[in-house]
Amino acid sequence: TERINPHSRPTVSYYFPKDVGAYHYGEKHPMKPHRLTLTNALVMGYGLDKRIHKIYDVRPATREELEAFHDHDYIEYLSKVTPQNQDQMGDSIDIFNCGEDCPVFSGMYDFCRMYAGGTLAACRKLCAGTTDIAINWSGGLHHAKRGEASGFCYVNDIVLGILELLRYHPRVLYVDIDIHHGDGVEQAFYQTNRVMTVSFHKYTGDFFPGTGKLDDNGLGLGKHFALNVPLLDGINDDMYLTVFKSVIENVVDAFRPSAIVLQCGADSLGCDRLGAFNLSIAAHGECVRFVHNFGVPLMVVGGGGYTIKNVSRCWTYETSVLVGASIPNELPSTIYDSFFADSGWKLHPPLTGKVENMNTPVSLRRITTSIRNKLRYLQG
Ligand code: TV7
Ligand code: CA
Ligand code: ZN
Repeated sequence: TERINPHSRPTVSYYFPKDVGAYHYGEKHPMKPHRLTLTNALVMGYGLDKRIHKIYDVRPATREELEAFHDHDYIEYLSKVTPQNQDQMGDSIDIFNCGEDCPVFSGMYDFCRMYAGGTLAACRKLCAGTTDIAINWSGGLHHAKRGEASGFCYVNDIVLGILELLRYHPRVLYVDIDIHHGDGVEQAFYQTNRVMTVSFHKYTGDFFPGTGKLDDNGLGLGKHFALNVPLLDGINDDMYLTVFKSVIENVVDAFRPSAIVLQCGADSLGCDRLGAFNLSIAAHGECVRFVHNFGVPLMVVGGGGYTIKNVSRCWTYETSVLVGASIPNELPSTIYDSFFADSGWKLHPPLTGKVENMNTPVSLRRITTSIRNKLRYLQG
C-alpha cells in the first residue's frame, strides 16, 4: 500500500494523554507517572514538537474497548474500586491481584483508560495509514493479564493495540527491551502465528515475573512465534547491541512483519532503581534506531523505568531518533531543572559500569545461535 508521503520524512504522531503524569501509585511505590511529565517537558524544551506531525491529546478508552481483551468482571472491578471502598470489596483484591505491586490508587481507572486510549488511538492511526510512526510513552504496561493486574500494570494497552493492528495488518512483530519479561503480551498471543513476540530481559529464576526462558517459544499455531532472550546482570552496550541486532535482523528477515510494536522500558538502563543492566541511553536509543530503520509502520510505547531523571532523558532522546533530529547533549532549561543537575544538565549522563557483567561472549553466542536455529522453522 502507498504511503501518504512516499518521498518525504516519515510522519510521526505523538500521543500524550493530558495530566497522565499527575497520578500517584503511592509514596514508596517505584512506578512514578511523573516521569511522563518530565519527558514531555524535555521533548518540548528541545523543540521536537516542531518535527512531530501532530501531538494528540487522547480520548480515554471506553469499557467496551478495554473488554476487547480483558474480562468483563475485571474491568467492572477496576471501574468501581477506590482506596475508600477496597476493603468492602472483600477477597476481590486477591482475585484481581491488586495489592502491593498494583495498589488501588485514586483515579486508577481513569489512568488506565488514558494510557490505553493513547495506544489504541495510535494503532488506529497506523491502520489508517496516515502516520508512519506513533509514540505513546504512557503505554507499554506489558504484564497485565486478561483477568488480573500484575507488575504495576492493570490494563494491557499493548495487547489492545496489537488486536487493533491485526484488523489491517497480517503480521505484527512485538519487540520488548524492558528489563522484565513481556509476559502479558507473550501469553495473549502465545497460540497465534500472526503475532511474533520477542522479549529481551533479565532471567535468573527469582527476578520478576520469573518467565521467559530461551525455550518458551509458543504453542499450537503459535509454535515458533514467541522468542525469549534471557540475559544476566550487568550486560553492557556492546554485548546488548550485538545480541539485539543479530536477533532482530534474523526475526524481521524470517517473519516479514507488516507492523512493529516496540516496548521501550527504560529499566534496562544502567543505574535504574529496579534494574541491573548497564546500558547507556545511547545504546538503548540505538535499539530504537535499528528497529525504525526497517521502515515498517511502527508503534512505540514506554514501560518500566524507575530512575525517573534517566527515563525522561532516554525517551526524549528516542523521540529525537524517531523524528530524525540530532539534539545537543546540553538539556534545555525547564521548570524541572532540579531533576537534572546530577550530570550538569546533560542528556547523556554516564550510567555504565555499576553492576558486574555476568554475561560472557560464550553465553550470548549460545543464545543468538539457538534463536537463528529456531527461526528456521518459520521459513517452512
Ligand atoms: C513494566 N519489583 C514492571 C515491573 C514490575 C516489577 C517488583 C517491586 C516493588 C514494589 C513496591 C515497592 C518495590 C523496591 C520491585 C514478588 C514481589 C516482591 C511488593 C513490595 N518497592 C515493568 C514487579 C516486582 C510496591 N514484583 O516491567 C510498593 O521494589 O518482585 C515482585 C513481587 C511481591 C510484592 N512485593 C515485591 O517495569 C512497567 N516490585 C514499594 C512500595
Ligand atoms: Ca523485556
Ligand atoms: Zn520493567
